[in-house]
Amino acid sequence: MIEEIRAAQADALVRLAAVSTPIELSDVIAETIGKKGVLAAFRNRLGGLVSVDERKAVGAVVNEAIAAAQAAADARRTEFATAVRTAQLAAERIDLTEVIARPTRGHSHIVTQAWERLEDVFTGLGFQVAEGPEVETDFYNFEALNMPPSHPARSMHDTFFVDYGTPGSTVLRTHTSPVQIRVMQHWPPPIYAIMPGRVFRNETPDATHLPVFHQIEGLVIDRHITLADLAGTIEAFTKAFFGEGFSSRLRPSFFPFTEPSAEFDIRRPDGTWIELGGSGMVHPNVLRAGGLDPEEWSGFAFGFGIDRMAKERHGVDDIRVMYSDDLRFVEQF
Ligand code: FA5
Repeated sequence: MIEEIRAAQADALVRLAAVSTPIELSDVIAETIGKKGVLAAFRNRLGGLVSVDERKAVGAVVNEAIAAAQAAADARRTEFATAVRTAQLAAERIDLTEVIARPTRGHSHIVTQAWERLEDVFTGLGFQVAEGPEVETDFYNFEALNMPPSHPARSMHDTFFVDYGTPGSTVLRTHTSPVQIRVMQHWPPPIYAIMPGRVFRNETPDATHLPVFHQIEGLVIDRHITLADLAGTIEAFTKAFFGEGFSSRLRPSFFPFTEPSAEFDIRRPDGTWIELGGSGMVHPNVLRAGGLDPEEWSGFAFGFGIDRMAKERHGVDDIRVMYSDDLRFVEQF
């Protein structure tokens, strides 16, 4: 019988070594060391042995055989569990080598840098900084800016409407100009303010357009302000921001909220021009909407794109790249 047990043990070990799935393993365990398995069956046969010594000796061999098979089964089970875990780790692996290999300290985004520099330059020129809400009412975004309902200039702004209140009454602001009205309503003149912020237009992104971008608004309200003050301020800003080799020009244009209106361009030292934004003398209707008497106060306003400025300043070809998560781009600035 001992021969038989040894043979059954050897067979069990061969079968356990040969299984290739956890299910096969369970089957072989049941058929060998399980209650109804081949090795367990030897225990039942011990009763048939006459001498006690023989029973002890054969019983010990059966136990050894079962223990050996059990140890082999446990080893195989651990092996399968390790394989499953290894496969899972491989599947969920995230390669962090690039990040780890880089300095851990980050820096401001190229647009944030431009925003902060603009604030520095304008506060240096005596301006205060104001901010307004990104979700605006039709009144502040359009009507108070001399664009009553159905004014044709509204169609120049591809507006995102917010589902709030009367349909069409709430918008994501399409420019920073509504903050002009809020400042006029809250700050007693004279006013020398800049208003940077995020704006939204329902436009398809391309190399120079984003649906979410940033503008900086300027507003000056005082007595006897003229177009010459506007031109002088733009020129002072240009030199302070871009450098002494740069200059500016105003070009006639149209905005409903300024009269007269002008686009302003910046001349690079190499003689080429960058279009920067819009400007003009604040329209009397806008002064009135802001609660000011146009007979007593006059002023100018300007607004330009911060992202476009960062793009021009750093010679970025496509404005969309500035919002990609490509570290090779981000780390250049
Ligand atoms: C305006 O938004 C006026 N509110 C500017 C203004 C203020 C005029 C005060 C007069 C007085 P405009 O739509 O042209 O104007 O936009 C101004 C600047 O924002 C543009 O010159 C450009 O630099 C930037 N800009 C406009 N649309 C986009 C866009 N989709 N993506 C990135 N920048 C844009």
